[in-house]
Amino acid sequence: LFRKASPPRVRVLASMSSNGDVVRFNLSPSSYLKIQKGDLTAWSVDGSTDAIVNAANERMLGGGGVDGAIHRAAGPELRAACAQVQEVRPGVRCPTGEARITPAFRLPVAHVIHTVGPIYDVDPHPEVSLGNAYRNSLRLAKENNIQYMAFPAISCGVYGYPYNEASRVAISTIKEFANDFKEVHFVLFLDDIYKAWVEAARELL
Ligand code: AR6
Repeated sequence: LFRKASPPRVRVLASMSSNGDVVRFNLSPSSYLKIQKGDLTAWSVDGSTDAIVNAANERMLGGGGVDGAIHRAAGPELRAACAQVQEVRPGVRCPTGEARITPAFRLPVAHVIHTVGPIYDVDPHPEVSLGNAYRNSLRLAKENNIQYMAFPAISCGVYGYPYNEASRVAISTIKEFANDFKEVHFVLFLDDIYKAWVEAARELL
């Protein structure tokens, strides 16, 4: 008799976007963290002050996973722009934990920020490197006056980072930039990863 009625179906539908359910958290009184399931290559807010972050490798010329999807959607101009990025040593344009920026070409956003997360089983301090990948992406975005940015689950695919641990590093690093952006999004491909991110945000924000 006293059990709460479940919310009417129409409210659930009203909270859906083409990218799936969005869960919103306040980072500060005027900025949000939004977590959603979906395809990062389809994400944009306004096409002029927005950026997506690519989970690249040190060579920074494309690859599989989200990197492959971003390069396919951006077109061959993106690879050409990446090739222009200065190598810091032979074959390395972006060392692990650092970030670089390029235009986004055929993507609906203005910029792509390329970062390189740690290979979990190889990096002696994967949590430090993963924190740096998020932090340096956010710093570079700030320097370029980006107001809206979206991340994938860096290192949680081919690079083998356990997503429950990665979610905590991701959320706590974004918290350091609470006042610097209008919105920071996570656009996550897999259901289990999406759930882990929402759980970490509920705990840490
Ligand atoms: N939108 C959002 N997330 C995606 C998409 C997409 N379109 N496609 C895949 N993911 P990974 P890493 C998720 O392997 O672990 C590449 O070859 C995917 O489900 O893309 O940092 C690079 O060139 C996973 O949860 O990146 C590097 O060599 C997450 O994105 C290496 O992989 C990250 O998985 C980097 O490995």
